[in-house]
Amino acid sequence: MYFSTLLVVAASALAVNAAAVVERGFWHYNPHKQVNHTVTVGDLNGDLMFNPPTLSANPGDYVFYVFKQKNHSTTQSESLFQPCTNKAGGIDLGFHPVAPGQTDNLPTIPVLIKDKFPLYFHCRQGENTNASHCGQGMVHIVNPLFDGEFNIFQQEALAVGRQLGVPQKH
Ligand SMILES: *[C@@H]1O[C@H](CO)[C@@H](O)[C@H](O)[C@H]1NC(C)=O
Ligand SMILES: *[C@@H]1O[C@H](CO)[C@@H](O)[C@H](O)[C@H]1NC(C)=O
Ligand SMILES: *[C@@H]1O[C@H](CO)[C@@H](O)[C@H](O)[C@H]1NC(C)=O
Ligand SMILES: [Cu+2]
Repeated sequence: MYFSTLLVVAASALAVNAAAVVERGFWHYNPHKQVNHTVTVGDLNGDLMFNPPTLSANPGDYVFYVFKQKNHSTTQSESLFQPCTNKAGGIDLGFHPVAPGQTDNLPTIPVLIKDKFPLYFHCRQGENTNASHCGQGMVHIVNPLFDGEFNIFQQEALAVGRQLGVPQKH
């Protein structure tokens, strides 16, 4: 009884997968549905943050970075422990100034996700100065390795900020 039910379930799962293979072409078969994610860089209030701070994406997904108020970048970091160092040859979406109050036609740039390895990002505005956005905790991870990794990454960024003499919030 159970066994035959299982057979029916298994057979229909196979049929669905087979249909997906036919539809997409065998060599392009990917069990994940392609998803476009959106991350805002800064916000209307001028906060120094990426929202969401972390997300999980699959190969073939895009992350669309939408730039808001101030003048931020989205720049790949050297590593978890060097959050405010720009990775040589890494992803860098450049600076995108957005005027106070602007809510339409925000600069939006897609990044294609190629694998499940973590991508560490920061904003390099004010880099190596006491106005560093990274040094004020403006960091972001795509595909973090574990819960709590963002917190470690952000603490590392704030430590860089202290070294640079970023005014501390109390
Ligand atoms: C995601 O964005 C890409 C690039 O703009 C587009 O080709 C694709 O159709 C979008 N996918 C979905 C599921 O909307
Ligand atoms: C945005 O920031 C970059 C880097 O600090 C700077 O070169 C550029 O002039 C700024 N743009 C505006 C419009 O403030
Ligand atoms: C930040 O650096 C500038 C000069 O680069 C200096 O004038 C300013 O006093 C510094 N601010 C703080 C809070 O240290
Ligand atoms: Cu910034």
